[in-house]
Amino acid sequence: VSAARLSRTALTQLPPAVARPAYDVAAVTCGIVHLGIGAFHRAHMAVMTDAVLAAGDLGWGIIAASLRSADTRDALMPQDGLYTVAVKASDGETLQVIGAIGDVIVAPEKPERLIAAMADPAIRIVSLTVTEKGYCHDPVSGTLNEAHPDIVHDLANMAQPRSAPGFIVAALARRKAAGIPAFTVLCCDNLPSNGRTVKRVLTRMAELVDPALGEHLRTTLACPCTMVDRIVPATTDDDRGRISGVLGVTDAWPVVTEPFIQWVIEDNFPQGRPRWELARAQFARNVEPFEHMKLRLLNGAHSTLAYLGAVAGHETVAQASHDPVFIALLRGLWLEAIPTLAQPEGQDLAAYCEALLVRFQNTAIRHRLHQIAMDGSQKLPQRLLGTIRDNLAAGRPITHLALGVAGWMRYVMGTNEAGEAHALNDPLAGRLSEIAKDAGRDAERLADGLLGLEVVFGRDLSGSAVFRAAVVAHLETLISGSVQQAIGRVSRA
Ligand code: CS2
Repeated sequence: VSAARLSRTALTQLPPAVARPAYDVAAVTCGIVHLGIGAFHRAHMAVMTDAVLAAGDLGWGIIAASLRSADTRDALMPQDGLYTVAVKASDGETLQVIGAIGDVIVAPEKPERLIAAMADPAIRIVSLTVTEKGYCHDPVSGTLNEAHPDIVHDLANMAQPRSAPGFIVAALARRKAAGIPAFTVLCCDNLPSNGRTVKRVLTRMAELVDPALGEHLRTTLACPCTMVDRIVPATTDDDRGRISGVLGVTDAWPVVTEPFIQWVIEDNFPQGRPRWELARAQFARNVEPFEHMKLRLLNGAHSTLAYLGAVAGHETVAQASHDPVFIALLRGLWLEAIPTLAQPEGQDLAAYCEALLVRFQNTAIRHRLHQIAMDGSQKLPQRLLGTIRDNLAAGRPITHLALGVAGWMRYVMGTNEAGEAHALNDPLAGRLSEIAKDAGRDAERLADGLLGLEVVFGRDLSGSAVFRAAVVAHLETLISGSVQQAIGRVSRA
């Protein structure tokens, strides 16, 4: 691999098979600020936005911000913001260099720089991929967690915020004072009714800063709901080496993804928007049925595979999804979840699930189960617990869904079946480990300790005897037997 970096000047020397910006990257101006420049954004919204730029709308470049580390800026800015997206199907890989990222701001270094960028009248959209926990909300009620340390900090330091809601509210306050209309806030995270959730969180935060600002946001802020979907595992050093080898120049941080991409967006952008429909995005009047379908079928299955698969000793989604025991589990889970869903326009739910299985089985994608297992306390409510709630209310079975929850509890014990330890990566990790330590190998104590977390389960599920009985039975098998036995029990039933 050559020592030269990917850059604007290197574009002309790339091998012909590598796709590259079909527009003058230097002529792009930015109309979007994006918070949370992770691999997902770079393989999803940035790719679709790149297609809009290629169609000639050069005003929609992206200023991306990282709310935590400088890593992405340090990797991308020496290469003029350019990076490669490697699309991996089972039978090969195609490479495309993306030019949509105009700048990267590291928020903790200069919070003022990010607020000023967001307050610029040229910015018409602020989008986010900051993960579930980045909204500082209570996942059960979907309201701002006013006791969250970052929110407490930001309310006392609105000129130097730390949280995504803090930055957005600070910038909207500045726009209001200057008579600049609010940008549209586009949440691209896996939250239910994500636009409505983010509007609730932002309006409350604004109200705490200044009641008039709260009222201003309540009446003028547009937060369209979106369903986003593309499987994007963390980039590895192997990926970096291989991709740089093909390019002939070093790309310090390419992203790797599957061929599938889906983005369904509610068309509510008072300040205008890119023509993302040119890039296969769908605009729909009602996005929530799509969000529910995706959260409950894809992400619910992902989390279930992650916990049970990791405990059973599998490493990746593809590995677990080729194991017949896990295939039976997935099919059973989907059968339980489908009756809770409204039919999204133009989607066939059974076909959607079969396509999911094929996506999960893509062996070219090494999606580590431990990566998906992260932040379970923030993910379970919308991925499994809402489905369980709906089925309990309708008197339908919850067997497979409850096994997913028991799998999380077994995972929280911190070891797999071979006795190998794994770290718990979760905002509640401290509390979870304490509960697991107190419970030892006692399934009832572990279940009761974890079910007592009303911030995860809500008062209703924390107190449900039917749910508890289902979880405890699974957990007993998982602790004294094995994942295989626990799945065997439900597959036979
Ligand atoms: C995964 C998601 O890490 C996770 O929790 O379930 O990132 C998933 O890959 C995406 O939502 C797919 O669109």
